[in-house]
Amino acid sequence: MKALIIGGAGFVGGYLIRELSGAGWEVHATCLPDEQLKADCCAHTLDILKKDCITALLNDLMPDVVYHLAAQSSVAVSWKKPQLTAEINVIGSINVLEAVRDADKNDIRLIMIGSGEEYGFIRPDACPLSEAEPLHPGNIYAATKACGEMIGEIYCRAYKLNIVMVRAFNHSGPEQSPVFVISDFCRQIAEIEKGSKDPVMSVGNLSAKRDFTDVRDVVRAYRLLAESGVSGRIYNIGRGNAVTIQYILDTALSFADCSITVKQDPNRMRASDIPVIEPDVSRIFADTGWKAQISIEQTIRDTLDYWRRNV
Ligand code: A2R
Repeated sequence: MKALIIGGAGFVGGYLIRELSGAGWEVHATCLPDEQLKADCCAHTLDILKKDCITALLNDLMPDVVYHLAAQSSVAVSWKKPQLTAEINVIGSINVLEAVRDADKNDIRLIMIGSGEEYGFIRPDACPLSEAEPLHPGNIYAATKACGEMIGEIYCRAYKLNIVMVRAFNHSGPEQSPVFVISDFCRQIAEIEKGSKDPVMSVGNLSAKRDFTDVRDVVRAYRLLAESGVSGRIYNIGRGNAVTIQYILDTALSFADCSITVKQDPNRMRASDIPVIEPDVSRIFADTGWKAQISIEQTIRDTLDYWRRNV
């Protein structure tokens, strides 16, 4: 199998390159001119806002599978730069869809990566969230991801393109940006252990329950969906077992080799935190046999070890 990963320089991209290469695939990945891939494979420079360049690359490589990971993926940035977020996540996704539609090879499988954020303001009793649950995005990032996915469904139906769509819930692991909670807690512990920070951990809302999956499990799901996902279908990817942020904190602290006090930081509290977000993951299990294998404790331990080497 030959894969092209568009947007391969991000957090997930490096893991996906390693997953596919490890399975014996020929892997190509794109990055922006100022970026570098985090794993070995054939690298190409590509901006998804230049549609003709995507078509040219597809005709040059003739991949069996295209993973569309390129995105403005920060919720915080999406509030500050809504136009840019819509341009990359919506217009960029349309460019990828048009390029696949125009490509000389007509059976390319496109995997579009969306987000569990698309569900947004859910009904209190809606969990576990099935893929049929209505979407009520609560931020600009989520709205653009929902829009890209809807347009993907339209291309699939209208032009008979071979597209699998994904809603990935919280994923974490070594190398993730510390704007995400597991990485943030682990980095703070590593800094405290090193003596570069007072032994006080800043935290936000600890009662919210979220569903965390190790990034290495997530990219295995992405490979299996390319192999046996059903075209036109949307798949939740998650553990299907949400835990409180308090549990994440307690687990991370139990791995620390010094004593640390916890302090709630008002700046980290979000006004509209939804109490529980948990996906129903029975569809991906039924179609591919995938379920999360790496424990949340292992993810936290590995992320802490990563920060111990990198602070
Ligand atoms: O924003 P940057 O400079 O970090 O670059 C990101 C890149 N990207 C683009 N690539 C091509 N053309 C563009 N116009 C463009 N704008 C941004 O896509 C970054 O290198 C990559 C996305 O990686 P991350 O932001 O690290 O996302 P992550 O965690 O790898 O998630 C992959 C996918 C995204 O579609 C998320 O929305 C979804 O999974 O949850």
